[in-house]
Amino acid sequence: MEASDILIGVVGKTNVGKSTFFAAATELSVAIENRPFTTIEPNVGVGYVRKRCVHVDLGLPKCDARNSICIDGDRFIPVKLMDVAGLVPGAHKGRGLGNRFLDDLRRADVLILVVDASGATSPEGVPAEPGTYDPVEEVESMIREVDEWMYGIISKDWEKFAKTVDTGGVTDVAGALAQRLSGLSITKASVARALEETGLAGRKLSTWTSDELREFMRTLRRIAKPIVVAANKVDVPAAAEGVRRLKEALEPKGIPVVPTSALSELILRRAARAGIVKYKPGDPDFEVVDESKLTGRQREALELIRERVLRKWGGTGVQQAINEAVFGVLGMIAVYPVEDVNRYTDREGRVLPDVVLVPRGTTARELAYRIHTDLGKTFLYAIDARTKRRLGESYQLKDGDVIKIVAAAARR
Ligand SMILES: Nc1nc2c(ncn2[C@@H]2O[C@H](COP(=O)(O)OP(=O)(O)OP(=O)(O)O)[C@@H](O)[C@H]2O)c(=O)[nH]1
Ligand SMILES: [Mg+2]
Repeated sequence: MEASDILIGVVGKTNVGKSTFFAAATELSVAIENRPFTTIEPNVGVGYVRKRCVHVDLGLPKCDARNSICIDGDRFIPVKLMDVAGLVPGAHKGRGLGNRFLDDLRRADVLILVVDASGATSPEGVPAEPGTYDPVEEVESMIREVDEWMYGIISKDWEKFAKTVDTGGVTDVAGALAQRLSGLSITKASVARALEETGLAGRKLSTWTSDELREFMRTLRRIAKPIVVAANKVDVPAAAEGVRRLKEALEPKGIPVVPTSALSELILRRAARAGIVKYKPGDPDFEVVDESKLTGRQREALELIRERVLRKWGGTGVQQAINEAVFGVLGMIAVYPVEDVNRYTDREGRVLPDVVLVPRGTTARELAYRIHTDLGKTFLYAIDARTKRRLGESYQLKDGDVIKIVAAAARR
């Protein structure tokens, strides 16, 4: 099994730390050479969400993780990450190759918007004194670029499309709109929700004003490509004020703000990989394991990270931002399919080999389809491995469920 289908787009102004975030998030300090978790495309890599492994809850000494990695009871589950080139104001009009970069976002399910919370980067990416630029304005300007880009996609030949739908006897308007936006990774359910929220459901498309169309797309973007803000460079003291302002302005709007120091995370992960420190992504601290491998400057750098980032912010925030995107904003849960409900193993006797990320509300039968189309088609019932109870097809899975799917023998 591969990295889940979830794709996180790492976006933001130029020079704010997107590539550093991406490099940190896609580097894991355990041997994974023989796993298919390498770079998928030049700018797409595999990152991980972190979650307590269910083997711990079940009182098992260990698991045999196969589609993910279990480190001391923490399960690292792969998700895809895309490093998008920096956006400048006016990108949606093609400035700075903007449209090409924005088009990379078509397939993204959620965006991590990296901003320089220390306010030391100009809108064009030029470094300045900390506190010079307002990170809240930066977020607003980036969201505007993404929204305008999406508006540009839907508004192209809109009148013609609206007329076809209005006069063509189309009853499934949400479906027609979703189709028009196909390739943007937007579901019909999201379109229907945006129609409801904007009060445009039932209105003939040709009566929409351009402001209404804009508002519709803004709403749809919020639903279908939600944003987590990574308030980066918090190792710089001036960033504290930026983080405060960002939280104050964005959290009431439902946009989570996670303070991050991507550079610190990258340094820690590399030090862990080199065997210098013991550190798991997302940990609130690290431990030096081999003093002799450290130069004075390295020790100093690590102590600064401990002092200015870990003690102050509780972690580097990189892992927290990814978790927030997947578990918070996208509402994913983790379920463990097994064959043997007594030993929690697959057919080969591996303990809890796989974990699958699915949206909250996913049913047992939908999980079966996720694993294999045939399994979905021939689904009979599921079994909760903890209670050994039978579950019907419409049972809604819970986070941490360990599930066996029972299907009719496939006809040959
Ligand atoms: N102090 C500090 N510097 C950082 C942090 N993250 C990144 N940087 C620095 O910011 C600069 C830009 O980092 P990149 O990761 O290349 O930024 P980017 O957003 O990918 O830039 P473009 O690809 O040009 O748009 C580099 O000098 C990084 O070392 C951080 O958490 N703290
Ligand atoms: Mg970059």
